Amino acid sequence: SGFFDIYQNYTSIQARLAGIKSTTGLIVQQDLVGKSHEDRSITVVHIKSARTMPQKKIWVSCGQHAREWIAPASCLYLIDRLMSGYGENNRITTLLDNFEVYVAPLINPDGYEFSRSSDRYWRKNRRPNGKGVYNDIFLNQLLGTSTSPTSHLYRGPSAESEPEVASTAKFVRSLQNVVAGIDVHSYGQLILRNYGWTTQPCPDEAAFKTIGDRIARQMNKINGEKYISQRSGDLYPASGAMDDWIYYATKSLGMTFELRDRGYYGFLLPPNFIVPTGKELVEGIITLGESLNNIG
Ligand code: 0X9
Ligand code: ZN
Repeated sequence: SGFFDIYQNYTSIQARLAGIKSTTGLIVQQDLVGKSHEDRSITVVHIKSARTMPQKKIWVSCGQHAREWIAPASCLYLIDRLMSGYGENNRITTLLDNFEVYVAPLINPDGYEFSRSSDRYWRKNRRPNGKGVYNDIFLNQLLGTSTSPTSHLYRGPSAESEPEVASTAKFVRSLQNVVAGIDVHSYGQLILRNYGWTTQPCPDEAAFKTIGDRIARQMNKINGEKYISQRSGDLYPASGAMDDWIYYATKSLGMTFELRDRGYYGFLLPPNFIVPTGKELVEGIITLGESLNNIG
């Protein structure tokens, strides 16, 4: 069976990433973001044109929540399509002539493997604290999180307390000229924009709404699946997520994409959805680039 016919394990994903080579016109490099608590690699793929010096950067991370298997699968599809599309597809060529794209397909590898082997609905990383296991955390959390270590929504002891989060945050902070950061999750078919920690709009609401609405509309066109564009905080206010951290750390647009589906299979989305969902993500990232170009 093909790579995108099943949900691959960590080892297969790493082997796939290790096999990626630059192609004509495209410089594709892998970087180690850091190591997980259980010493797995967190890898990022950096894709940029060899013809132009784009410099403006789009960050895409996936798989923060262990049980959301469609996120890493779709991000691997995104890497594949950006590479095959450069020089062949006008919109992908334009995207990569204008932006360097960083894709980190699996930022919580320990949790992902635990979800595969032991507890399908596991959400957090795997660093024990004696009573339970810590959650992801990008900012000091106030709303929509839990102080109970056994909760799926456990906020951890402090911002960037977890090795997976600390190394991801450090890596993104080291990048110059980040113009947007997309954190890919499931499920719900939602295009969420800042803020997420409050129901209040952020100062860039007008521009961000235009971008989010356009992304949702374009993603809908791929397979006829409805995507809804809204503020993160209007779904439910929750702090400590990547989207708001991107907004504050890089002073740019932070989004959470909730991929398929809308609840029928939920986290248990069958693998035949990988390719159609991957195509929707590709469209979302292309449209993000087109929207960012329009607003300059
Ligand atoms: O609750 C979350 O962390 C995300 N939903 S999920 O079902 N994938 O867990 C949504 C995060 C949206 N962003 C913020 N609330 N800041
Ligand atoms: Zn999630």
